[in-house]
Amino acid sequence: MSFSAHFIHAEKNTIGVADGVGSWAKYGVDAGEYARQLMRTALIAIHNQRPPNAVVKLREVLGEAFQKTMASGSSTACIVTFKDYYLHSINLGDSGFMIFRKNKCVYKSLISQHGFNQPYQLQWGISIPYRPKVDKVAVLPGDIIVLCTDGLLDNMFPAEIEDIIEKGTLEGVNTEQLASSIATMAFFNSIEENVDSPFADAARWAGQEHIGGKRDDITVIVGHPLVKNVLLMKAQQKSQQNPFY
Ligand SMILES: [Mn+2]
Repeated sequence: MSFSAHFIHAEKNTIGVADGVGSWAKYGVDAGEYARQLMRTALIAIHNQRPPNAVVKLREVLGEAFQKTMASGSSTACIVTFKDYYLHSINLGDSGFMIFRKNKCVYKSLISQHGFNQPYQLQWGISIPYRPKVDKVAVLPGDIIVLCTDGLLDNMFPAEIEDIIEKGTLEGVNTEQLASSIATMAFFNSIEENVDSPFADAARWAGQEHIGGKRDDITVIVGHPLVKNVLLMKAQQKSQQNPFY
């Protein structure tokens, strides 16, 4: 059982991830239910948006999903939509996305958090501490978009992802294989006890001690804009509950 959830709306070139906060399990709450409902209601909101060929209005979508999700628990969320060679995004918490161009990371979204390892979250009936803005960044055909939960961001430096993308590009792999390779490497880093990790770096900055990776669910969606203004997308999820996946 994974705490994170995602959706892919291929027709509207829109993808999203949500990461349920695991500590709810202590209170007998299914920590993934809030995230799953949030992504389900976001998908419906996107599907119902009129006119159908307009750019997906991410603030409205996330706002509607937030209003309609009444499960116990809380979650981060990041949704991105591709239209006319721009990637529009909305991000609350510590999930995020990166854009790779010619095997180099050229853009990385910002996270929003109260403090180290305390991301902003959506929770029913609780007002969020800030209003997330929609960001807009240009993308080119051939770019690779990686949307993910903190399970990836905490366990892989962009340079490690660059290496996988470079190797994958040489071998002509598709988005599905790329998502799988990235998630697998993040998984192995997460259970390593001696590697340097972005999470360990962030801990150090916060004056805390942490060595090695960070065990967490890992969700990765890889998108690849084509010349026809279409985003090809595939997702990969790795749950820490089953180390043998
Ligand atoms: Mn997480």
